Formats: sequence, C-alpha cells, structure tokens
Amino acid sequence: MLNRLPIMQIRGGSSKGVFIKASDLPSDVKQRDEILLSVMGRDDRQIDGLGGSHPLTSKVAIVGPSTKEDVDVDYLFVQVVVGQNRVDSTPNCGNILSGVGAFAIESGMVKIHDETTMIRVNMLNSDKICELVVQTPNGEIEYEGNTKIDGVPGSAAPVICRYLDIAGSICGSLFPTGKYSEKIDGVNVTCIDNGMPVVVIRANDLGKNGYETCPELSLDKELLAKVESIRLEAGTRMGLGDVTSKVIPKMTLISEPREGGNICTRTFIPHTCHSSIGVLGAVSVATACIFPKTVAHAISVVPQKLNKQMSVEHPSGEFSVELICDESKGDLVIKKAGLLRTARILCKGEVYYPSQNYN
Ligand code: NQM
Repeated sequence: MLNRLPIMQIRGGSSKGVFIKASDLPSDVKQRDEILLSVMGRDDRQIDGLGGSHPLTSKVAIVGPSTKEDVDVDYLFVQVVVGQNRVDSTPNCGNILSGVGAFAIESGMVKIHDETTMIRVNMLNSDKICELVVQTPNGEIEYEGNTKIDGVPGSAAPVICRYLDIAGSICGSLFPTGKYSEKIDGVNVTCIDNGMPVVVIRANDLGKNGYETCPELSLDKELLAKVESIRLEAGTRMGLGDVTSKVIPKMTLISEPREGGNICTRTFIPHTCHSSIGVLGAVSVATACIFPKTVAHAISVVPQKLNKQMSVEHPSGEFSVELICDESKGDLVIKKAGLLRTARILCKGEVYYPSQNYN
C-alpha cells in the first residue's frame, strides 16, 4: 500500500517547491527525510518523485504554527540534493520563503486581515524573522498581478519580503572568518553571510570575464574544480566544517555591472550555475559590495545614502534589494533587507509514496 501525504506545490520567486504541514510529517528527522526523498525522487532525474531534476525545483518547505511569540509560522527549508539520495537543511531559501504566506493562508494557519496580510515567519534554518506582505483583497489571496521578476515568465501579484537582522544567520557573523578579504588557493575572496553563506570572487581572478553564460561556466571542468577547492577551504574557515556534502557556502563570481546595476554575478549553488541568483545569496553579495575592504567594493557601484538600493545583475536579468543600514562606531550595520518576489500556487492534493525505503 502506498502512503499518502497532503501537499501543495507552489512556485516561490524563481524556485518551485513542495509545501507540507509540519504536523503531517513525523518528528523523527531521519524518518522525515526518508519520506521527503521518496516524495521528491532519489535519482538524478527524480523520475519516481515530484522534483524537477534541478536544485531550484527540488525543494521542500515544512510549515507549522510558530511556537515564538509575535510570530505566525515556523518555516523549515529542506533542499533535496538532486541525484545524491540525501537532503540538506543547513541553508535557507528566500525564494521558497516567498510562497510560505500563500501556504499558511491556503492551509488555514493564518487568517486574512485586510487588503494585504502581513505574516511573520520564523526561518528555522537560521532562527531569524522575515515579514511577508501578501496581497489579500476581497478576503482572498490574490496571485495575479503586474509584478515581474527576472527568472520567471509573465507577471504576478507582489509578495513583499522584509528580512530582519539576518547578518551571520548561518555562520554567526557577517564576516565569519573575521576578515573582509583573504587569499584561498592563491585567489582573493570575501567570505560573507548576510542570510546565506557566500564566497565572493572576482571572475577575472579565475580567468573569466564574468559575463559568460551558465552552460559555458557549468561545462568548464577546470573552473569547477578550482571553485570547489576554494569552497571546501572557505567552508572550514567560515565555521561550517567539512562542506563536501553541504550546499553551502554558495560561490559567486563577480564583475563590473554592465546593465545599469551595481554588480554583475554568476553564482554556483554550489556546483550548478544558477540561472539567476538566490534571494539571500543576492542579499549577501549586495552586502559585500557596500563594505570598503571586500573584493567586491572596488568593482561595484555603491550608493552613498544609508538606505541602499542595490541591483544585482545575473544571467537572466537583475535582482533588486534594499539594504536599510545604520552606522555604529563608524561601521555600517544592516538592519533590514527588503525585496519583492511573486508566488503562485500550482496544485493542492496528496502525494503517494512507498514505505519500503524508510523505517
Ligand atoms: O539564496 C538558490 C534560489 C536559491 C536559494 C540557491 C535562495 C536564497 O534561487 O535565498 O533563494 O542558492 O540554491 O531559490
């Protein structure tokens, strides 16, 4: 007999995931992860599951009422690592997060308030808060609208995302190695975590111009090997331990902006080139630009004002993020990161999965 599990599939930003209520899964983490692998698919094609054979479509959100005061829901992000029959719940995902408001409302966890509904989400992966503002006119969630985000065709209703105090979310501090820049494997890098651990490298320092297409970069075996060797050492220096089987830190090659933005990027997540850039990845890279001693500062365009509108160029367009900063003892402190995403519910129903693969 196959088992059944209620799910929704939702596109959140430029990713797509399966959303599940926390109360519908076992609390035992091993059992839970085995179920997620059966649901999403274990092989590289995910032929026997709902995953889409790509890191951006092999994602799960587990959502439940929050145990924290003044917070509506808890959200745990789980990356089902394509082709490796394992999951990684160390990173966070800001794209899937933008679908959490829709899931919370659709599943009755959160009531609609007004024309818009604000949902405070506790991101369990990083124990940080994000405020989501979802469009809810006429007592219903509105998915359609005019907001366009690069990496997604067409337009949809906006979801406003405001991340609060996310510096050092995963590694404990904004510059986890204690340095703005350092040499790894003979290459200057900046290791940063403003919501997502990222290693920022000038593309030129790796013999690239930084404007290559994703397939060009993903097929460059020599580049991939160099990037991975830097990543493994950076992971240790950033306090993440042995990151061989982790999907963090992400690796971002940067170059001067050429489409009117503030910086140009090509990101590996961590072994496949991202067709755009992750939400928190973009926040971390934008943050690297505004600090004078990083490898990003000199080649980026940095606004003077304390509230900095940053446009991060990527292979399929750009990603806008507003960094709300303050100054403390001459140093910049980032209080909030604000950005726009869209989300669409794709289906509601039950997924069937076999029990033989877990016990
Ligand atoms: O950085 C891709 C994505 C992501 C993660 C990745 C994300 C984020 O585009 O917050 O959204 O870095 O694997 O969904």
